[in-house]
Amino acid sequence: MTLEQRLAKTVGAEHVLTDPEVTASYDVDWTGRFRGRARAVVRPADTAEVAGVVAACAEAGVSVCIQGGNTGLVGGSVPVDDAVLLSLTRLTAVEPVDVVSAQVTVGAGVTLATLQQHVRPHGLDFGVDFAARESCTLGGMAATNAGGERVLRYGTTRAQVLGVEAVLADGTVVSRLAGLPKDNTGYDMVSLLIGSEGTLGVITKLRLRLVPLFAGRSVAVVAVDDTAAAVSLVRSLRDTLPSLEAAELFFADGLELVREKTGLPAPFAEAHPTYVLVECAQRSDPTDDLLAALGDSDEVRDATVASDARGRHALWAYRESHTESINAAGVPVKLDVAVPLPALADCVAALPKAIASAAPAARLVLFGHVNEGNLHVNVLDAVEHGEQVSDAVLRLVASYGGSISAEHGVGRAKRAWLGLSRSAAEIAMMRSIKTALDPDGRLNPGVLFA
Ligand code: FAD
Ligand code: 2HG
Ligand code: ZN
Repeated sequence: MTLEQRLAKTVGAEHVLTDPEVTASYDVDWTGRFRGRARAVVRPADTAEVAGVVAACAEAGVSVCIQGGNTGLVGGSVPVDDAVLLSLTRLTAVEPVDVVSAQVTVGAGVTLATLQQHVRPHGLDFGVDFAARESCTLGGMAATNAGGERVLRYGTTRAQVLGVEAVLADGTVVSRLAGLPKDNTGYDMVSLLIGSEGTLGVITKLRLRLVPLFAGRSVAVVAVDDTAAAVSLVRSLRDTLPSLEAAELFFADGLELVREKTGLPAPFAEAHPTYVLVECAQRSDPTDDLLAALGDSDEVRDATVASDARGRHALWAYRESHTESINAAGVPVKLDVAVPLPALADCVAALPKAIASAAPAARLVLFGHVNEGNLHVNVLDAVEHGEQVSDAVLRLVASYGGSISAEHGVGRAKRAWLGLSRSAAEIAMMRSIKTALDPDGRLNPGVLFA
């Protein structure tokens, strides 16, 4: 039996795709920067089928590349040539919400938006949220330890995942889904798989912690003078508003691009250099508290506030439309970095010169998540200088003691610079773990390590 015949026997012939016209969208990433050609796209429906596919590939000596919603931004979700691409979008089972524990178990292919729709009628919510919610999957979010817009309050995806079921490189299934908040019985297999970017195992199910769904919400877009003022504002809001959930940063040129691509109206009569979007959430309406805190701040030059759903979404659109607007303007060199918060303003000030030294005609669009010192550095008109731009930016970030990848992961895009954020001893330890769990290097080859 050929490998393709065995795969068809495992998942059904209609879920083994080989026609290039049908597989084309699986072969390229969201940004259009990374591309590969899988020998077949295989779409299993549950853990047993995933295990069957992985075991068949292991026996045939064929690599397996893993894909969820394919919204990842570091090239980790596209196949290497001749690998089998394991697409997990059919793992969509959702179990009933456990309201007593405030937990739920879902398949790895469930999208973030579907999870939100499933849990919100129970007065519960998921602690991570971001613009790719309609497409990104819980498996992909766990594999990349996605961050997003609520890390300030709830932490990253790691803090929301209490258990996983996963398939290892030889097809073995490991399952830890009890959701016990206390369970100190040896190595933390759940945490090991989170952020491993598909290099150690295929996550097939997740046990998730849920947070209260707050009906009272208020969003403000605040104009300030510069990044130092943004950091100072967020620090004072964090100290005075227990309901603070998000604090996002963008700049005049990013807003201009967003308005050009989306047709959104200007938020203020005058343009300002720097904008902070903040959101507060609690059981009652937090608007008065937010307005009072903004009134107490010396940093606020102007502000617009909304508490109704439509107004809040309209304000969030200024921030959340950045990624799509940048893509509409061209293929960017995309970097996702973090520096210690006290160094954020200096880093923002130093970035244009560092980028100009590598690509003089480049156009920088910067935005991010203030409280984590997390900057999304998007550089347009510079793809032909991608290596040099990345090198200049990532070295600058490392000089502040920062991270070369704050929330998107290393993937294939950042692996050459891993040594700027991790010591040789740490990389050796990571390689030992990889070798122990995947001795033949079959899962996601080229992701994380060259
Ligand atoms: P994919 O892109 O399919 O895969 C990502 C990586 O995880 C790959 O290495 C893949 O091999 C691996 N993988 C996927 N599923 C599994 C699995 N079940 N088991 C093992 N490995 C797996 N990210 C943030 O952190 N914060 C943001 O605010 C944010 N905003 C975004 C906004 C937009 C508009 C877009 C397009 C992306 C954004 N992202 C953000 C990046 C991306 O959405 C996240 O990284 C997301 O978690 C990826 O999920 P996915 O299902 O699309 O994974
Ligand atoms: C966000 O915060 C995402 O919107 C995407 O992490 C960042 O497009 C980017 O660079
Ligand atoms: Zn982000």
